[in-house]
Amino acid sequence: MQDAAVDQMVFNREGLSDELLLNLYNQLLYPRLIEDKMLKLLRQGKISKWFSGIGQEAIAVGSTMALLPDEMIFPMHRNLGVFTAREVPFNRLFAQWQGKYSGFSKGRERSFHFGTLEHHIVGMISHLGPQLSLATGVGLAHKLSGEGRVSLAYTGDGATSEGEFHEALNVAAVWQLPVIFLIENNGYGLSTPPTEQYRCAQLADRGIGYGMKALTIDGNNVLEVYRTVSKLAESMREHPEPILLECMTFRMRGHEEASGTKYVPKALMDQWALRDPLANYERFLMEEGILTENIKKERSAHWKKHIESGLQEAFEESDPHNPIEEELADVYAPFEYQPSPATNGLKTEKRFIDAISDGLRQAMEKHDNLVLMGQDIADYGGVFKITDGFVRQFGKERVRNTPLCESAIIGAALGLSLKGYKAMVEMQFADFVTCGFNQIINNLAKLHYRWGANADVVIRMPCGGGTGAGPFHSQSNEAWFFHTPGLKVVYPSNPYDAKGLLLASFEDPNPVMYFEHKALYRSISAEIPDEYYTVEIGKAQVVREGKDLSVITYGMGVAWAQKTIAELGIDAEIIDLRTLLPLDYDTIETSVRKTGKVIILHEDTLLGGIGGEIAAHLSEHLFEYLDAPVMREAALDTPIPFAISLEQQFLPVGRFAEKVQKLLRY
Ligand SMILES: Cc1ncc(C[n+]2csc(CCOP(=O)(O)OP(=O)(O)O)c2C)c(N)n1
Repeated sequence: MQDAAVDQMVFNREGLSDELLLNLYNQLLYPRLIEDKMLKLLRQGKISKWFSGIGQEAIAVGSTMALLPDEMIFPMHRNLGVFTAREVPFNRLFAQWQGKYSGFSKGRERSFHFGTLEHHIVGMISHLGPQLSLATGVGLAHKLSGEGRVSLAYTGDGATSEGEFHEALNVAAVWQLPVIFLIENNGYGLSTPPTEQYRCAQLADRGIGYGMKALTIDGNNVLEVYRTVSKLAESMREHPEPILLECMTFRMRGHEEASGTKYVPKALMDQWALRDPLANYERFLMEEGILTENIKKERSAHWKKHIESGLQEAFEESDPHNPIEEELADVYAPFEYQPSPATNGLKTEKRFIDAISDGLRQAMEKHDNLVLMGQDIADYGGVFKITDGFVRQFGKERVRNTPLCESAIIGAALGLSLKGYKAMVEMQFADFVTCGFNQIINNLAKLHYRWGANADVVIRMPCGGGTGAGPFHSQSNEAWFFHTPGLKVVYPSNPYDAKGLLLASFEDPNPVMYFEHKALYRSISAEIPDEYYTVEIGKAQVVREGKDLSVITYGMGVAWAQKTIAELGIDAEIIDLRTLLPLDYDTIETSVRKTGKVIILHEDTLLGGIGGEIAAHLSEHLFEYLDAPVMREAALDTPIPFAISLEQQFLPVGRFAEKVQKLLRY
């Protein structure tokens, strides 16, 4: 797989002007000189870490130069050539690597883990694989808009073993999206050789399994890379389809500089050294009479001077001291809520599920850039029928059945957002969100804080127990997300809020986890406005005023609390949180100041739940107002069991009245 061809590299210049050939040389030289300098700085202890792409530059440079400047690229840790070929200013690049404010992430991100939409580059997160799905989403945007553009994502050979690789390629193939998936096959994934990574002869062989064109080329030959990508992109712009392009190359240095290359056979290293992309191309250009010693010297001096001045600028900058306010403010993309009250007074009795469906339909009518994605949501209407009839009204392009791959679809939703779309992903059941967890926690949630882009994505989460559906179709798993800065988490308890919060979620440019309790779908109904209206995210509601104690709850807990309080005949105040993140502490505190006693009720398990956080907040900030300990009632700390008798015991509702009475007795 990784044997280097020993014959001389052959460069085919047919149809390429001298100017272009020289430009490619210039672009190959620049990242090499930057890297030479970085290795020196590393030895001098002036930088802390470096992932080298030396010997692999022809791939990043050749492919970037082959694309149009506004085509989105998703580079990895060895693709410096993408940034240099897109003319990202070097002083800012170096400031980024050094964690300075004037980089691209205000000092919050390391190395190449940032994006710059101005340059149409979206950098990786540390996790290998997710960027492939983002490129798929951008491909979908291109196809929907008919823009005639491609997106390109790089991956290493090692990362092709990640599930995301398979999911992203499959989605792009099923939807025939114009995405180039470029495998940089450099022989090792850290210390793991190909024989321990995959079984096929070439990674391009996998293309056949996805039903996509695939080819293997010499990744060290810049003209071959340039020519191949140019040709592919040209065709894909007109006839959208994905391509798997395997570029053979070799990692000439350690995984990162400190880790060395002891495990690499010397013969392999020697063979590949003969195939250095820059030296070979230089030789070819000299033979052609296009490059001269003078031009070489001039170019080299030019870049070195440029690099030195950029370095100096970045070194002179002090370490970032962002005020805490700025750190916190940047967690979310700015958004000013504009109330949209219903005004015409027309109302219809709607069940919880119909309110969600109504809200979703009106969101689709209002935002013509909104795309819905989920398993079986198109003609079938979703397993709960929330999108029943949507295909007829909005068409299959905007109401998309997806293959079974939560991660790639959530990643694709983010890709759509990067191109100015809004996206909704329906989890068939909230439990299955675990298969898309990484995209939510590490990509969607952190994006704005990391480098300023936003994830305009709503994830609908049909959740909750009480239906005897067992451990994997019943969880109320909001606490997993509550702990993650950058997400918004809403959890309505009634039809009015269900519609209004959903519509507000689509107005908000931030990622929103929208929890909808399945047992509420058909069990409650109310007269709600027919018109479009929103309920503000981040605002709790007092659903019953009282003075004996405060019940703080949400979702199904609201109905439980109302019933229990009525049965006990006490004068309790009930707060429906409606939004869990960000939490409305003002409403909570006002109530607790008034009653002096508080119990938090939630369907989710007790340990590490939202109740614990609220209890901690109250004991720290309202201690002097409390006449009793803050109490909690929640599900047992077990997985949710299947048998109805066990499930009822698991849920908190049966224990709630007793706990309330205990609190009252204080
Ligand atoms: C999901 C995930 N698992 C493990 C790692 C740790 N890791 C970083 S790079 C790397 C090797 C990657 O190999 P490959 O994809 O071939 O890319 P290369 O470094 O060779 O360019 C590993 C294991 C990671 N970043 N992400």
